[in-house]
Amino acid sequence: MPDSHDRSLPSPENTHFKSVDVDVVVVGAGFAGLFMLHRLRGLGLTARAFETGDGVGGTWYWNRYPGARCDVESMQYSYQFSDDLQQDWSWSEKFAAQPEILTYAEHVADRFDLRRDIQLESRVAAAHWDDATGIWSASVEHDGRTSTVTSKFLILCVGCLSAANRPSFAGFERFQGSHYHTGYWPKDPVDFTGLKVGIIGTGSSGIQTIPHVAEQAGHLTVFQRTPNYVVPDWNGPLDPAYEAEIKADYQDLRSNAKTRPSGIWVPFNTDSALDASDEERQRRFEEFWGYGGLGFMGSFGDLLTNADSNRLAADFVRGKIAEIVSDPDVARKLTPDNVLGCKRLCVHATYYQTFNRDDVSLVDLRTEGAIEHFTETGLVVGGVEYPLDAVIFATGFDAMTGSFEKIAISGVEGQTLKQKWEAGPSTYLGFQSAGFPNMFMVTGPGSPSVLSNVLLSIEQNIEWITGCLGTLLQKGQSRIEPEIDAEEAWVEEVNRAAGGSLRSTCSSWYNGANIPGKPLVFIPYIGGIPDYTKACDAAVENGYAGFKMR
Ligand code: N01
Repeated sequence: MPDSHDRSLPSPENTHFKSVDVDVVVVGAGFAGLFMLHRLRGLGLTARAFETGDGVGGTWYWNRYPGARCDVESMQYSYQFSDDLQQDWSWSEKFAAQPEILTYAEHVADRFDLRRDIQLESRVAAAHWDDATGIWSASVEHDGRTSTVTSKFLILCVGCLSAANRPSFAGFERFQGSHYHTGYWPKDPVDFTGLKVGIIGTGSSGIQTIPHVAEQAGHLTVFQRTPNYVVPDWNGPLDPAYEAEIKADYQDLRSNAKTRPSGIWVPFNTDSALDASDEERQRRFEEFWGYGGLGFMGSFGDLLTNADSNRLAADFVRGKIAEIVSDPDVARKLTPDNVLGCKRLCVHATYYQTFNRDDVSLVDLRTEGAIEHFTETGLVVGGVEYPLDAVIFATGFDAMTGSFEKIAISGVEGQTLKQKWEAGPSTYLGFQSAGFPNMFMVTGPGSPSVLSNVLLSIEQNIEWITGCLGTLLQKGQSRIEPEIDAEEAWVEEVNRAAGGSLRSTCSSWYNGANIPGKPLVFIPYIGGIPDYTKACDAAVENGYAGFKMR
């Protein structure tokens, strides 16, 4: 991505930034926080990033559960702002595992000398906007003390999936075994050898964890509430010829990816599954099953917009489950009955095979009853106690809003973000929310974020924010927030787009249904990368239309 913003800006020291500790407080040092710091330096602004963890990497720092792996190809799930970086870095596998992605984040922090502006083990607990002075005050918890850091801008790089959801189960405090959450996995490897392990949850994290823990545990019991569709990734070492071909013209791949709604360049057909003959449809599904990964959804163009087409693709995957799983009763329990890809499609090559092992059993919480309570030595479902030495919560996240709302953020007239978003998040283009001047969100609610190659979205968001701050400085202005009308119109657009997709038709973390009491609204923008980028660019071309700058 070119360095499009103007770097010949007035020095902030000479303008209006003297009264603050730093020009910008950045919250989080994951992929977004790292790149944001880099761009802020380019603008000549002082910035400090605060990170709860004791290392950089964000999502890839916390989600170190066994089997954690990205299901977007490594050659695409990587930064594109520096051609030297993308040429120098070599991925070992087609889909990188968590340790390698974390190493990559650490490399970026070192390569661009970012660590000197990052304070680790420091949690931003609250942030308060003072409308009279136009200053943000962040309360930072570090080493048992809380200090205040003032800034002109607050940029939240907190990630979309970083507020873990651990449902409360009756009697859990009595449980004597060990317990883990996939989203907060310990740094030291956990040894499950010979243990009776239970895992609750069969979303992407559970599905990746289950085959690995099954290899080690004495017995693994999977507590499944909703079965998910899992397609194989056919992962393997990265083909050096493929790598060389991409690196010969990386820009081509990057540009092509931006033409896709998902921001991921994979084979994609535009015709309807209903227009193909039975033979052609079967051939196409097999071909895309063989291609592997999320690209399966590209076998036909209408799988997420036409319920009949979706059913045909879902039937194909259901058939695969029946072929792979030897016990028909287990296969039946593992077979989803909802829309394919409505909950996020999961990716793993040997997930279903795992259930052919004698030392793995499946408890179907829909037919056998919900988890009633824990005991000292296990948990009870439908009156049956399952003895456990360890339990793994793969129960997901308070997605997209939880990571923002866990910081006590208050804006104009003391209104908190949590209060403003009580009926659902409200942003303009995902960047800002009216009443919270000078606060920016990276991959916020109302942006494509989780529905896209999130690294591409992070870069697009940060380039936009950088351009916006640069313009503000050039104009000698110090305050920006959205017009309420523009924000409301964008929320309407987010809802309109969601209404056109089958993805809004089931319970999922996309619409808050996984968290009791959370408002049921489709949170990310599903209109796709091209339309979203067009809307962001149009705002700029029209003089930051929809934003109040002064
Ligand atoms: O979380 P989830 P996740 N009793 O919310 C179950 C990304 N990611 O951490 O479906 C019993 O998807 C819940 O059941 P149900 C990716 O975007 C990417 O797995 O609500 N069960 C569900 O099965 C992904 O979508 C990668 O009925 C309970 C599970 O817990 C997102 O992160 C890898 C329960 C939660 O699944 C989140 O995935 C990993 C209860 N009370 C994650 N509460 C890759 O790139 C919840 N559940 C590959």
